[in-house]
Amino acid sequence: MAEKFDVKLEEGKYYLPDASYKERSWIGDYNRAYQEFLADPDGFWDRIARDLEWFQPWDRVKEWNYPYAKWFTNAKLNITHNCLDRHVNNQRRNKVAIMWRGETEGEEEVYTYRQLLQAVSQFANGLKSLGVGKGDRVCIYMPVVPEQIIAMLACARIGAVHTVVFGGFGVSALNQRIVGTDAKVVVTADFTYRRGKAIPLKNIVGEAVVNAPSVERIVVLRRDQEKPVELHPEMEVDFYELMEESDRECPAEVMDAEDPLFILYTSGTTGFPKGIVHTCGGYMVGTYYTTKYVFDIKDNDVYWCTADPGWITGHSYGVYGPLLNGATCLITEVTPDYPTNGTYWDIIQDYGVTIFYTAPTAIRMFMRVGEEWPNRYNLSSLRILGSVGEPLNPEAFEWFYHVIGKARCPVVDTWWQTETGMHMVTTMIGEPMRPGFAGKPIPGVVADVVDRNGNPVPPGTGGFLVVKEPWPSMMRTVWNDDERYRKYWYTIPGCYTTSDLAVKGTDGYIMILGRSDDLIVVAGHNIGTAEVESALVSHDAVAEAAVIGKPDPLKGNIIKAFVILKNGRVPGDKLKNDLVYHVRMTLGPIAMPSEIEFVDSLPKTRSGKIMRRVLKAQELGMDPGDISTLEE
Ligand code: 6R9
Repeated sequence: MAEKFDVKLEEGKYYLPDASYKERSWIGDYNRAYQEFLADPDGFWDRIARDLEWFQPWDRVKEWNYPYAKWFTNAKLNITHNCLDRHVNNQRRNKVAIMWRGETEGEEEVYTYRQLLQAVSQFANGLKSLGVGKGDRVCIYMPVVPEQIIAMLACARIGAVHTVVFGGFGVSALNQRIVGTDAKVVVTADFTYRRGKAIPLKNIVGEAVVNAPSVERIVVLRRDQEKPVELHPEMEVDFYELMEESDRECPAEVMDAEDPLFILYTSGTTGFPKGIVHTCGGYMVGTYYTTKYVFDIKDNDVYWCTADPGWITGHSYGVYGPLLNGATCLITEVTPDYPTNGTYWDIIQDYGVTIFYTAPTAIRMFMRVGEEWPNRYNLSSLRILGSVGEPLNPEAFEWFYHVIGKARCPVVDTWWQTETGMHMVTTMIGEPMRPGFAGKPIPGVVADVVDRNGNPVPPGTGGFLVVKEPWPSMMRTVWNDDERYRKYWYTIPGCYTTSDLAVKGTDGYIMILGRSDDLIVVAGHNIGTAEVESALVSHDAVAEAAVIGKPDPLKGNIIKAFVILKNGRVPGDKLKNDLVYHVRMTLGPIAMPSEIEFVDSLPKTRSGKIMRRVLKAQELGMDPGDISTLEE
């Protein structure tokens, strides 16, 4: 593919954050940092890795044996030593590590680093007493509560491999993941609370383990103390009873840098979910580095990543990255629209959140309900805003930047994947921000936009986003399916294929156009779904949009758009015509939708990504394929 996109690349505007951001940032000058990395890539990562504590240093920073990489060879470490002991031993002992806020006001819990280390050690000993050891898999199917993080870290403490399954998944998705990893133990809770309703997680586990012979024990966190759920005497054990019977000290298992840390199934907007495998050493260095430099995290920050630890964002930037940096992290079970549309803003005001990391799907939801909600709260504690998961279209960027950040806070639109483990492309703090563009590869990452043969395409030309050099937190394999791993590196010669389409400006800024499987070919032109959706959302009546290609005998495909209107806007033919005209003016005639349908909701993955493949299957009366990740 080497097709001219009708993106009006050079008309973009930039926002420059106040100079004090750059002056005080860890990164300093982006260009200089990037050049330093290029001059000596291994030296760059070596320096970062030395910030952390290792039981034994590495022989070599990396060993690259295409397409397999080893990082920090023969080094020994434990990630929880760096998340916990390192802080407890070095002046952060009584610093708050985790603040948890439940659904009802006043319902909260706080753990200092000392308390967290103790809880993790106790639970780790508990897992050991159930026969869990190094290399065993443990499935964690829990709500967002501190015990979820305690369970993850306890696994890492003893070298067990965790597979966290998002609490919103149902029986068959959970069963697939338990069976797929041969999990020995499942850690769950009686209930998760969502919008005032109690969802019985334990019952779902009960059904999911019926055909899962590997499972020996189930650990249950019983949140409802008044009517505690009954436990099966042989199979099930209470979370706190298990802890209380165990010792408060648990030495961290000595792990090799290349030992697996966790398996996480991808959100899967396309095809069947894959079990992505991450390892101890490289993942630790990658998430430590990016949390520090991309969010520019400092000791007095109050950091809030809204992602559930059931997703990679929750793993890397809800748990490991911030704890490696000794940060104070907020976690919460609340949904942004319950009990009111002001819940998130209330939390930011209440806890004095300084770094707020969320997803475009949430931002567009906030835009839809209107700025009167955030405007009721004092958001002046905010310092840095972040976005992840889907393209942050210019409209949403502007809203986030102005309405939430008051034109004061840098917005970091971070592009990365479950497979990459860490941020890869973004605009580093202090650099000019360009709405609609994620930014540039961060120091440490060599990424580009190329054609099918791996040759860079000129600015303004669409192509495939690829990574050209290994990086520490890259996935090492796909669990039980190395063939699928190899495909990532063999699709485009010499490159890691991301399956995302992108276009670069003459300034080197990268705009993500959407997944390549979401590409629509209209009359021989390649059109990225994200571009058309972004154009639609820039119309003031539109809250959210998804577009698909519909086979057409004449043009190959035509574009059909599904549109959610903002509150109070009335659907009708007049508006349809306006929207078509609007896209025409924004992107040109080739990208004009031929059909528009007004809808109330869009099919999304549970992590908030639009599943265009489901829309398309519905439209064409086809089988949508695997829909285990589809939201109800
Ligand atoms: C972290 C995460 C990965 C896919 C990725 C891309 C999309 C993520 C994005 C973005 C545009 C961004 N994506 N961040 N697209 N701009 N800032 O979401 O991981 O669930 O594996 O999804 O998400 O399409 O390829 P994962």
